[in-house]
Amino acid sequence: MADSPVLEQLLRRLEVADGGLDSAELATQLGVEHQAVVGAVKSLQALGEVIEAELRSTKCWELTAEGEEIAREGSHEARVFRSIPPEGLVQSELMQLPSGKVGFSKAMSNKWIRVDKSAADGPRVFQVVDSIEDEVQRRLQLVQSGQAEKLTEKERNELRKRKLLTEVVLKTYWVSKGKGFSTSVSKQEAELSPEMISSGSWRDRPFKPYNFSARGVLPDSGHLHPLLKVRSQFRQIFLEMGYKYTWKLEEARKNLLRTHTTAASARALYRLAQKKPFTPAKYFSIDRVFRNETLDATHLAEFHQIEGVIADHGLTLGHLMGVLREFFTKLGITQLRFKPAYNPYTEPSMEVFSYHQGLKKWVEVGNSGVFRPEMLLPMGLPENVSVIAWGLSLERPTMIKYGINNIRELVGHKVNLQMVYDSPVCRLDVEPRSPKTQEPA
Ligand code: FB9
Repeated sequence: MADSPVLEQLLRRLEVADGGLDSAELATQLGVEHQAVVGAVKSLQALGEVIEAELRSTKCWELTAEGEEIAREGSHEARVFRSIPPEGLVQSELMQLPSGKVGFSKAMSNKWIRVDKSAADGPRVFQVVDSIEDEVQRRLQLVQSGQAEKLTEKERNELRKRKLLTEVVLKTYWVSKGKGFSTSVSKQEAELSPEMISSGSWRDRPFKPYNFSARGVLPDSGHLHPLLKVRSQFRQIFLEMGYKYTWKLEEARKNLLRTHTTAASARALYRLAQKKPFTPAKYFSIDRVFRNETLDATHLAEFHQIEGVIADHGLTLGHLMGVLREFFTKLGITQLRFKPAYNPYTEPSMEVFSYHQGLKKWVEVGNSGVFRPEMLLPMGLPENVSVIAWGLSLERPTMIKYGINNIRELVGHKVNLQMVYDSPVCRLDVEPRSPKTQEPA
């Protein structure tokens, strides 16, 4: 591995080291960043048992940015002392100097300077001694050269109080020789190239051992949004129950701001009425609707309405209840209750409720009803044909199945795509994932 002088140096010094060496001390000796030595340690560790490296936490002292500047340029008080000419300097001018404010008081307390207030043009500052020892700079330079231990605790604390020094915990490595120590190591090849094979150079190259426990790279792929997964499940339920729908791309592309998909049911029923003789039919649709609803954590102005419709001779509310029980059982919902309700296009109508084990209460899971004759007769359906229908949303079951409490985490610009990538396959007939917190009412 000739291309790493730090690594070579580390091996050479380790060869003659008594027991081992510290990575931070080696960095100081080589005049390189500690990280460069850590990188060499990691490379050697990857080669097998060339070295042993024990991670250690050692406290050490480091100069702050101001400390670095003073180690380079001298302390503020020394700079103030050196800025005063033999004829003295007006104090107001001295305080304007970069180190003036900080250096003046320190130089006074060191008795390096004095102030003559009798001067005609205002207080004047004079040097009191011919020369000074800039102890602060000297101590900082000692720390800088890795000799912090030469300072007393008191001296270090003084520098720390002046924010020139800070104590850091440095994670260093204690490096010692491994069982396979050698000063001449070469980088293990990770890939066998065509050039190696044709030239035969592979024969004298060390190869990194296979890591059979390494996980393969996850192939990137597309991901279905949870809504689409649940929609497929509902579609499957309807299809296996014998329902159908005709789907046309040009229809799906129409940006239709409608409030109910029942309009689509009406159109399907009209087409059915045109076929003579009448044959019973079962339709379903899953489509976007837009309603001027109160927005909250579980409701947006647009959602997907799921609707099932059955047209046959003599259908009654009892048939509707039976169909609803069969349908919701496939969602894993078995405890149903029906509550009289009002819809403009169905009479009688019922709201559908299910007992929520988690919330220990009955929650609404849909709405239903028998289409009014005023809806059916204008279509030309025979008089003894009746139509039952029901509806629910796609978003609510999806949120429950995927444990999502706020609908804005499911749809909209705030959706975290990772949620889409991570969302598991949907099984409507098994228990939903527990929501992160209690599901809002
Ligand atoms: O979906 C709803 N709740 C629901 C459905 C399934 C579900 O499955 C669980 C995982 C197992 C859980 C919950 N609801 C209907 C009830 C509430 O969410 C309600 O607050 C919101 N409703 C929407 C309309 O809100 C103004 C859901 C939406 C809805 C309501 C009625 C219809 C369609 C969608 C209808 C109808 C209809 C009636 C008669 C004839 C034809 C269609």
